[in-house]
Amino acid sequence: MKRSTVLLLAASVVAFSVPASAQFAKAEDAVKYRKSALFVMQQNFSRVAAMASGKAPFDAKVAADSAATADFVAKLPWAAFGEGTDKGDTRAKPEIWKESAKFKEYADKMQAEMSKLSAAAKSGNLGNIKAAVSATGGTCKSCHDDFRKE
Ligand code: ASC
Repeated sequence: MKRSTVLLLAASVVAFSVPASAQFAKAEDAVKYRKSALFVMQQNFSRVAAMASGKAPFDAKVAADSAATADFVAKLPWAAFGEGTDKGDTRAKPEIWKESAKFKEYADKMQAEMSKLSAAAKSGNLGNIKAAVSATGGTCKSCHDDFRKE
């Protein structure tokens, strides 16, 4: 293989392997990335939550699509909580890096509940969606209580 081909392949491996162990050019970019992911997740989750609580009319297709998007995007923020990203325009508490096992446990629990919500929304059963919205919302709240500044 030509040296240029090897370099090109190596570069594409780096370019396409960002999510698993994300490297960001600047701490500021990591903060922006995780906040963007959490915002997109929240917008999709709250659309389903509004239907579950009767604040919005139930539309099974919109609920299923929104929950599936929230479920996927829920995987993204965590790679952007690396060391040195505790400063700047963030409400992340220093405890995230001191109690990282607990933070990971919360993050994992949220993703597990979001997946259940997506499955419930796919099934179209409003009762199951309500229960899953409540369980998922509980995981958002407990993490904010312990790891997010007011
Ligand atoms: C939302 C949102 C949260 C959670 C939380 C649930 O829609 O922005 O942080 O639900 O309020 O308790």
